[in-house]
Parts: sequence; structure tokens; C-alpha cells
Amino acid sequence: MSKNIESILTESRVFELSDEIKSGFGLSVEDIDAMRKDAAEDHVGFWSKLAKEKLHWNKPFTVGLDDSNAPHYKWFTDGELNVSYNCIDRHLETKSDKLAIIFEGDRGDVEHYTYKELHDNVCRFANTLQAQGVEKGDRVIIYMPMIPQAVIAMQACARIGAIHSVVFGGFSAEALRDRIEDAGAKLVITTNGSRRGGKTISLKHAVDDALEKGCEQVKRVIVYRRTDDEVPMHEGRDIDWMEAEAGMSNYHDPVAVDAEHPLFLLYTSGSTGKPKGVQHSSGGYLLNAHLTNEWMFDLNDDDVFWCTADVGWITGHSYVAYGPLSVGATMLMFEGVPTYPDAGRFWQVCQDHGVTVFYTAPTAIRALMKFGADLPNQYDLSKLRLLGTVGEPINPEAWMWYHDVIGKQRCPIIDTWWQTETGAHMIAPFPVTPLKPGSCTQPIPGIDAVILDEEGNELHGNEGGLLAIKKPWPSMIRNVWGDDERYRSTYFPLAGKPYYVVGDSAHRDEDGYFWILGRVDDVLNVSGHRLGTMEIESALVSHPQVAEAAVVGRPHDVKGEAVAAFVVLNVDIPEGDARDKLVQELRNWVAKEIGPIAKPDDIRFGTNLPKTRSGKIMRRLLRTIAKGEEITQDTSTLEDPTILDQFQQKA
Ligand code: 7RM
Repeated sequence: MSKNIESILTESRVFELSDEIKSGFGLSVEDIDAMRKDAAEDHVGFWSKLAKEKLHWNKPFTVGLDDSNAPHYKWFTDGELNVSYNCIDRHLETKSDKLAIIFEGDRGDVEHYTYKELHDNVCRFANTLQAQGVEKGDRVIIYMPMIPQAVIAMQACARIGAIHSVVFGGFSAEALRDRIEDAGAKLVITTNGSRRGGKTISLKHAVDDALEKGCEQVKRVIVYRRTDDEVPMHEGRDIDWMEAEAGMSNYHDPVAVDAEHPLFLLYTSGSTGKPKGVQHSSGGYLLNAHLTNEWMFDLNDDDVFWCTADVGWITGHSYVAYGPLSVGATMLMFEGVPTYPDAGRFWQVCQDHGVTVFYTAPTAIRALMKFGADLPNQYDLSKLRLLGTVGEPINPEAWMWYHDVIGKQRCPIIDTWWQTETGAHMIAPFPVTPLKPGSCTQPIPGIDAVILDEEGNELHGNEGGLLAIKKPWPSMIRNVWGDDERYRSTYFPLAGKPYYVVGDSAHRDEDGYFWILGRVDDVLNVSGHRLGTMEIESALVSHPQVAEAAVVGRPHDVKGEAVAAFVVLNVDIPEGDARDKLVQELRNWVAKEIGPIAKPDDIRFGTNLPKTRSGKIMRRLLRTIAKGEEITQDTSTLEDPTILDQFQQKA
């Protein structure tokens, strides 16, 4: 990491966009400055005006911000709207035959959905959910691959006011069960399987395993058939999507809900305890999802927008399932992986569907960069006009490759900093902002980002510290599902101060540009996925032979961070083949408990963890060991310095 920080901090190139690009965008640098000024003068008025302009309200709101129960802020409280109406129905008059979704499957199969077809599908499925007894406010789990039916299911929930919680298809049965139980869901939507990289993966089996113990409140499982695989269907509980939908009407009257009605929960890792159910609103959430698709990606009528994120992550909510539709754009969904049938797949998809705006993660860029420029050069990428990144800091080398090889030095790189909890982009350039490789540039208008010192004092000027957001904004997290106290203590830890504390450290340079340095808490960022070290540690400790475990991140050139585990066994440390076998077993154990993304890359064994005399695990030391660097820190406070030698051997 330290090397990365250095290379970021010494980066001083500035990329001014060409006049041609700038003139194609509806807003100028001056317009954006004027918006910033408006927002600074009247924060609530600024957002309220946009909410009236950009969204369709069944009942207009009169209250902009209600902060009477801060930090549980409410926006547009007395207004009513329907998110699905805003994403679909309002475009039907002018865009009913326009493509809403272009889908390419793993095997290259293609499907198209116009706005009218999407409407009919969403209505049929909304009617189906209601026929299955789902009502406004009920929680529905969606455990599906990247296929249009996942978006149809999300939109159908929004249409009836049900609260969905999408669980990433790569999570294990155990992780799925925790989320079903925490959300108190009564229905699960899944598929028999999914296709990725030429293989089929079963999802229904994980649902069956999850529901085997507990989850009594789940009365129905709707199964969409994506593959030819036969899966067991539980009599009385499971129902085939197509059969359930048969005879349902293509019309459904959207249910108007309060602006604050929860649109969805999305579970995300924190530094302690179980994943948190991040609760988002309807009106405020949609406003920022809508605006940032317009502002950052400039989506117009002839654009084809491709965000490669899975619907299981927040990016797949704001930039696949909701935002692009709210602005009436055409968006592409892809079921497969970047490297199948070869590492040119992303570029082939861009070429074949005329993608104009492409949004992906630095980990994907770094992985594809390894294959060189020859592969992308075989495809016609001339339609691309904007490139976006999200998920972790992008190192200037990857930025330059993306800019030169993919964007042919023509496309601005829109580096978007935000979080599950922020709902939408917070710090990001507009397609007219001068760019610096590795910086997400400046906060968007209406977002008051600040840098704090350890005591919570605001730092001004060219300084680094803790990133925080000073004023509430419409798409902010409303609560941790069922846990007010955790919401307050995690995000508003500075007593008596209004700051939403992000958990990242950042540096602001002399031009007011932000450089995100990484997490300050025990959260890892593996391939852009947030994983709590605690979760992985608990998974390891639940193995019968593990007594104690500590997990840290170490830099990884493709994944950003790799998972390094330090394990104390309650049996003798095995040697030779037996040791290799146990390492493999523990890796698979973590995959089963959480999901393959959380598998430790390295596992080391010792007879104890390095602890201070007061019993605190010295994570800083473990990070040094994980990196393979020499220990220069003071180890004199260690309870037992000899165990460092044990851990220096990698299994
Ligand atoms: C959208 C998303 C959030 C964490 C965040 C950061 C890191 C995300 C960037 C970034 C540097 C970026 N949601 N992060 N985007 N760091 N530059 N452009 O990723 O909840 O899963 O993760 O990801 O640490 O706090 S998330």
C-alpha cells in the first residue's frame, strides 16, 4: 500500500478534456461552479428543486429535509412516488420502443427489452408477487445471476412497495441464511442455476441449504429457469417463475409510497460484527441515482451504457437496476466473466453492442491490462466516449492504460468515489472536469465533503485525514436495518457533531482534488468487494481445529488487496502434506461460510498470535509479515516475541 500511496501522491499530470468532448456535454465548468454556489447558499433548496424537476411525484412534497430526529435524516417526507413508475412508465409515451436492456449471456446469446417490454414483464411479475401474498413493506430476497429477470424482480418489488434485499450470487448458503433471517424475508427469488465462464453454477441448492435450518418466515421460493439443470422443487414452497406468472396481466397500477419508504436493504461489511443491512429510501435514493447517471455519465438518447457490476452490489443497484432506467437510457447487462472465452470478451461486448459509456472496477482493468494491448486493439472501440471506474483507488498506471489503450486518449476517465451507504456518487468528475490520474477529483454539487483530524476537527487546505460528509444528502443510508444504535455509532461517531464518517482516509491537494488512500478500519477491499476482517476471522474460528485467527490485507497487484490469515490451532501444527491439506480445508471452509471471494490467499500457523501485554492483537505487525517485509517496528511490548518467527513461514 505504501508504494501505492507514494505513487499517487507524486502524480501531478493534469488532463484537460478536448473542446469537442466538453462542448458535447450540456453543462460547462461554469455551470457546475454555479450549482456548487447554489448548494452552498441553500442546501435543502438546492436538492428540493432537483427532486421536483427530475422525479415524478404522485403527491408533491412540501418538506425538503426533516432533521428533527438527526442523524436519522428524512428527505421530501410528505411526498409520495413510485420508483418503478419513475424508471419505466414515465418513459412510455416517448420511448416505448426504445431499448431499455440489451442482454448478452455467458454463451453469447443476446436478448433485447424495449421500455414497453420491460414494463409488461415488470407488471406481470409485480402481479405475481402480489398473488403470492407479498405486500407493501414485506422483505423479499433476490438471489440471482446477472440476467434481466434480476432487474425485473427488483423493479417489481419497487412497484408494489416490497423491500428487496439482493444477495450476491457468489455468497454461500450460510451468508444467504444470515441475510434472510436478519431481513425477516418472507419470499426468496432465485434461479435454478447461472452460467459463468462456460460453467453452470447452482443457486437453488444454496437456497435449499439456507432454508433447511431456521428462516421459518419464508413461505415461498420463486425459481426462474436459467439453465437446463433439474433442481428439486419443494412441494408447497417452491414455484416456477413462468408457471406463477401464467395468466398475469401486463398491467399493474404502481403503489405510491412515502418518499422515506425503504426501497431496499443491502448487506455490507463493517469492521465489527455481522454485515449490516444498509437501509435506503425511495425518493432521496432515486434522486441521486438519477442525477449522477445524468451528471457523471451524461447519458443521452443514443447512448448504450454498460456498468459491469453485479446487481448484488450497490453499483448494480444505482447504475444497473435503477439509475440508467430513471434517466431513460439503454443499458447493457452481461452474465459472463471478463476472461471467457478469452480476455477480449469485454471489448468484444463493447464492439458488438456499440457501447458508448463503460463503467468498471480497477481490479478488472488491472487484470485485463496484464494481457496487453493486442486484445483490445482487435476490436472496434470507436463508439466509446466515457469510461468510469469504481470500487477502490485506481493506480495511475491502470488509469493511463484505460485512458490510452481503451479510450484511445479520447475518453475522460470518470473515477467515482462512493459507498453502499452513500447510495450514489459523492466525489467524481463531470465529463468537463480536468482530470488527474488517481484522483476522484471534487465532491459533486450539494455534497459537502471534508477532511478531519483524529479528534474530528476540520482540516482546511492541502491536507490528509479522515474523510467525512458534513451535511445530509438525499441518497444517504437511513438506518442499519433493525439497529439504530449501530447506525449512529458507526456513521456518526463524533458526539455532538453532524459528520457522517466514511471510514476512508483521504488527502485533498492544493486544487481541492481528493485522493482516496484506503480504509482506516478493519475492512478489506478485495477486487472492489468489501469484506470485514472480523467476518473472515469468525468463519475460520468456527472450524473445529481453529482456536484463534487474525486476518489482515496485503497488497495484491490485481485484486487490490489479498486476504492473509494467521491461525492458531487447537491441535499440533501439522507438517508436510497434512499441513497443505489443512490449508486447503480452511480455505474451502471460508468459501463455504462466506463465499469464494473471502478465501484467504495465504494461511500461516503459529502457537499464538502476536499480542501486546494487554492482549491486543498487533495487526500492524501482522501486516508487515503478510507483505513479506522485514519487521522494523518495536516488538518489545509483545507478550511472546518468538511467535513472529513461526508466522514468517508461509504455509
Ligand atoms: C461503490 C462501492 C466502498 C469503499 C469506499 C472506498 C472504496 C469505492 C472508490 C473507492 C477509491 C474510488 N461501494 N472505493 N470507490 N476508493 N476510489 N473511486 O464500492 O460499499 O462496496 O465500498 O470502496 O474505500 O469506502 S462499497
